[in-house]
Amino acid sequence: MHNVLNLYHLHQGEYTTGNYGNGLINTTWIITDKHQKYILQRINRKVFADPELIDENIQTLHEHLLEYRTDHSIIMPLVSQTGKTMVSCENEYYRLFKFIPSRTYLVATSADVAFEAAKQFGKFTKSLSNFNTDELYEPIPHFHDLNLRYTQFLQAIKSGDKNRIHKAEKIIESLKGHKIIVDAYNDIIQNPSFKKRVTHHDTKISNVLFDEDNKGIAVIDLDTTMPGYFISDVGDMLRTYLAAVSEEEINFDLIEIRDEYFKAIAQGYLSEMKEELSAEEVNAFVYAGKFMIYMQALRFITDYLNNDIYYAAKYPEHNYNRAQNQLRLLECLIEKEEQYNLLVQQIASEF
Ligand code: ADP
Ligand code: GN1
Ligand code: MG
Repeated sequence: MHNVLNLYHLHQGEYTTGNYGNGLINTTWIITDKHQKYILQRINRKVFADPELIDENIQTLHEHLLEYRTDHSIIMPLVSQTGKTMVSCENEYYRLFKFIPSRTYLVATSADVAFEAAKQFGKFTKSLSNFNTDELYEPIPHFHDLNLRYTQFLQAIKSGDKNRIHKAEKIIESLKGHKIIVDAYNDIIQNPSFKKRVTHHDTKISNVLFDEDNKGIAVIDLDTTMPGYFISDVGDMLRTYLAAVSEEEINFDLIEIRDEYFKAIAQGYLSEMKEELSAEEVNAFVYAGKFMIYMQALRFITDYLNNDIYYAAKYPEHNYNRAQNQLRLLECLIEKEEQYNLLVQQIASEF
């Protein structure tokens, strides 16, 4: 770490370091020297085969926003003394950001915060609406391809850990029972009314910086920003803001969907994106939640069956529990589907 910080003129003995953030993929530290704070990140090489693609994407988007002088900007990594916004050291990749004084949340603690976050993610995509998505790389190919995730799930049922497959029999059957969500995804990707846009792909609340009045400052964590469908971003917001507890909760009875948060997400996102979305896309707003929650359940159970090779697991049943949690959330959302479909139409008609 010291060798890396040296590349930014930060010298050992003149700063302190601490672990930071709650991400499951990259490693984040806070660095404090006598002048200011920084965020240092190491990119997970198992997940991002070519970290340079992340950096190139961010540069391309940044230049586009500058050229079109939108009121939107991206929080860019700092430039090292070698002129780079991503540096490599002993085969690992790092970048450094100026720490923006801000608030962040691990869970959505009020409907207002959910509204602001949804608005920020909507604004991000909208401000890049005239950007040609062919210019972006896919740092993780087929990241939110539900067909691929379902195939990986089926593969894990065949070749995964035998004991774990046995333990997970019930949840495996339940997840297979929701395959209709994959079929709907296949209709969407064939449907020209669904457009590929610049999509963040990780819209959890901890990826938004807020000011002291809880107004959104910016979205961060752009590693997975790539061409995608709006269902990825709206879906991950529904997945992570609707319940008062996170995917880590093991008391599944605590998983309940909060109507006012659903409303806030729809109002926040559509306040920016209503004009961008086709009527069919608006109709798929609730489906977006089912799509992402289902995909996350598949990803957690697949990883459990494969002996936790992707998601950091603190104990053997960790990914199994996360998958159960997501299945329960999916069932809660399905119960409210009709009611929420009507609500979305009503909210959309107000813009
Ligand atoms: P990951 O989720 O992959 O660990 P993030 O980029 O989301 O990484 O950063 C983790 C946390 O660090 C964020 O939730 C936020 O609290 C904080 N953070 C990241 N970048 C900044 C920044 N530039 N200024 C202030 N806080 C930041
Ligand atoms: C990972 O890094 P983090 O925790 O923000 C994952 C997301 C999952 C999420 C589940 C690159 O995101 O897709 O939704 O865990 N990111 C990657 O918590 O796989
Ligand atoms: Mg993050």
